Amino acid sequence: MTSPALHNSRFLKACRLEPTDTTPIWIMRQAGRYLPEYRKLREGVKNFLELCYTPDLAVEVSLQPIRRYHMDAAILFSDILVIPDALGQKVEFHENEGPVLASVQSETDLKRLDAGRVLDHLRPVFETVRRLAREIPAETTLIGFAGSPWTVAVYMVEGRGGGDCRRIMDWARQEPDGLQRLIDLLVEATVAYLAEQARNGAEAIQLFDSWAGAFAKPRNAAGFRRWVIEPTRRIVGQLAVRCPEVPVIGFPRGAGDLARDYATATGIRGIGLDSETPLDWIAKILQPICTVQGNLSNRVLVEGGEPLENETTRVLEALAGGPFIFNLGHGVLPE
Ligand code: 1CP
Repeated sequence: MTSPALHNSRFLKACRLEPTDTTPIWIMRQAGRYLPEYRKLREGVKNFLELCYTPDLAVEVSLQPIRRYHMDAAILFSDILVIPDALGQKVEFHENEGPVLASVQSETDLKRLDAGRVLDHLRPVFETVRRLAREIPAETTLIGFAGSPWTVAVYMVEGRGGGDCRRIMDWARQEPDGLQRLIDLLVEATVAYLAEQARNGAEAIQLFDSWAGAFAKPRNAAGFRRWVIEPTRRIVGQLAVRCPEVPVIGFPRGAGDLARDYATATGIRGIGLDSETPLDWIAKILQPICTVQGNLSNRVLVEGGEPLENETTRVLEALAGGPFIFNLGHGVLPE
């Protein structure tokens, strides 16, 4: 659906381990509350999901950071929680509090969720992808995304951001088959959702596993394998069949040294690293396996000036010699 020229962008070359003229860059949460033009547009919209489901607005917001900074990639404006919303779970975004969901905790709750309605419900998102694919400059790669099943399940079970993830960890321990059914449902919905994004023009995919770190402290390699690696491996494998030309970048935030298992066992083409991951370890252990992405501290970006220049140089000197996409270690902070 996209022209061949698009597949030769700097970003996609880096994903394919090909040399690039210079280091590609994009920034997680490059669209959002730190941008005055985003805040202005956001004031006119009652609820956040409405913004995600209105193509005119979602296209505009996706393009705002590209116009200002000419990033190598534009990321679709949406949210990882459109999947629970599409499955029929109640999802709300409260100001200054983040997302609040009606918690899923039992078989009865699970039975209310319906993967069959996901594509229909998310049609406006595909329309946004289609329009973005037409509107972004040829050298800018369009990234589609979803949350990973584990991270989306954290929100669905905890009812909000993870905190200590106690409810879902208890479920995993006491009734793993029940939680597995939720994860299986999410794998199915996520593959359908991402393949449809690719079909409409997304040229690369990022899977956000923002709560992967729940298995790093305390370290639980078996849990990480079952709940983070395995669902990701299934998604990557199914997408490799349905849209083989679209690389998948995984972002297992907070995984620590488990990131190595993740890079080898999931089949992902790129791995996003948080700012805690040591640069020499990334260069030595991960770069021989796949393209790496990261990992400037978002705090240093707020600080600016000399610390920002020094840290940027430190990251580039450590990683720009191998397959590398420059990014932050987590999203831009609103300030
Ligand atoms: O009022 C507002 O404007 C809401 C702020 C906001 C924005 C700008 C939310 C609510 N989501 C988004 C957009 C968004 N979310 C994008 C597209 C923009 C871009 O990246 O440029 C993406 C990729 C996401 C992904 C996302 N949503 C993640 C994964 C990345 C990460 O930050 O770890 C997660 C965990 C969410 C959940 C979410 N949505 C919104 C908030 C405030 C949160 C986080 C809450 C928490 O910390 O638990």
